[in-house]
Amino acid sequence: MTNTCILVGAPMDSGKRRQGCRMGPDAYRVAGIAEALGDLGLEVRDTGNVSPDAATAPQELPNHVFAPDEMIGWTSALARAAEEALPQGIPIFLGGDHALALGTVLGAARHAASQDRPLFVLWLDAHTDYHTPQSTESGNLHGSPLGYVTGRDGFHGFPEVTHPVPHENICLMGLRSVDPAERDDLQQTNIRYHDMRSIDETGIARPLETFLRDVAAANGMLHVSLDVDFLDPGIAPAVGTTVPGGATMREAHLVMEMICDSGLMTSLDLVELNPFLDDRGRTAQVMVDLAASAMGRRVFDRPTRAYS
Ligand code: 6HN
Ligand code: MN
Ligand code: MN
Ligand code: MN
Repeated sequence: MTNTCILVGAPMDSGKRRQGCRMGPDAYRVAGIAEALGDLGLEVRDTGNVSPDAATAPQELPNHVFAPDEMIGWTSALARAAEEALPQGIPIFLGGDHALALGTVLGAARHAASQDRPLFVLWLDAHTDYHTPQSTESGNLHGSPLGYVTGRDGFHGFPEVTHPVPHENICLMGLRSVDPAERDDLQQTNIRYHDMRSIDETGIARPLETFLRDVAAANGMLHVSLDVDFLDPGIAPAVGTTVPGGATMREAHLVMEMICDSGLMTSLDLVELNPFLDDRGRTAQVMVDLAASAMGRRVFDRPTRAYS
C-alpha cells in the first residue's frame, strides 16, 4: 500500500435539497483528519477543495431533478480530481453529499482502465443509491451514483461512462432503506448486497472477506464509499437521512480494519456528513476514526492478510 494520502475536499450540496454537507470538508479538517493520518506515519497532502465546472443541463433531464447544472459540473470536476490524485497515492474525498461519487467513481474507473485493472466498489450505506434521473422520486441525485457508474441510461448531459463498473464488482452493505424502483432494478443485476438483516444473521466479516478475496484474485483496485448513514444514528447523528438500525461502531471498525489488512483500498469517499446537524462534532470524529482505521490505526498490529 502506498504511503501517501491525498485529501480532496468536495464541499458539495447539489445532490439533495437539504443543505449543510458543504461544510463537511472543513469539519473533517477541524476534527483533525490530517493529524490522525500523519500520526500513522503516512505522508498526508491536503489539496484543498474542488470547485464544480461550469455546465448547463440539457432539456432531456426530468424537471424534478435538483440542481442539474451543478451536478454535471461537479461530476466532471471530481472525476478529473480523482484521476489526478490516484497515481500519487490514496485519495480520500471529504464530502459533501453522496452525489460526489458520480465523479469520484467515474474517475477511479478511468484510472483503473488506464492501468488495465478492474475497479471494485464497496458501498457502505443504508441506501442503495441505484436510481436514474427518471426513477428517482425525490429528484435528489445523491440517490443515484451507483446507477450512473454502472452505466444506466438517462444521465443526459453527464460525462459519458466509458468504463462502467461491472455489477459483479460491487458490494453493498448496511442496507435498510431501499425504494421499490431501485429494489426491482437492482434485483435484475448480480450486484452483491447485504441488508442489515443478513448482516445480523451472518455477521459482517464473512461477506466482506468473500468480496475482498475476489478483489485480490482479480488484481482489482478498490474504491470504498462510506456514507455516514451506514452507521447507526445513535453514534452518527449528523446526516440528513438517518435510518435506525445501522452498523455499530464495532462493526464499522471491523470493516475498516479488514479493508486495511487487505491492502486493497485505492480510494475512499467520506460522504453525507452534515455538520449543521452534528452534536459537538462527534459524527465528524467518528468518521475520522474510521478513516484512520482504514489507513492503519490499530490496537495491536496484525500481519497483512493475503486474500489471494
Ligand atoms: N444517500 N432513496 C432515497 C432517494 O431520495 O432517492 C434516499 C437517497 C439517499 C442517498 O444515501 O446518499
Ligand atoms: Mn448514500
Ligand atoms: Mn445513505
Ligand atoms: Mn452484470
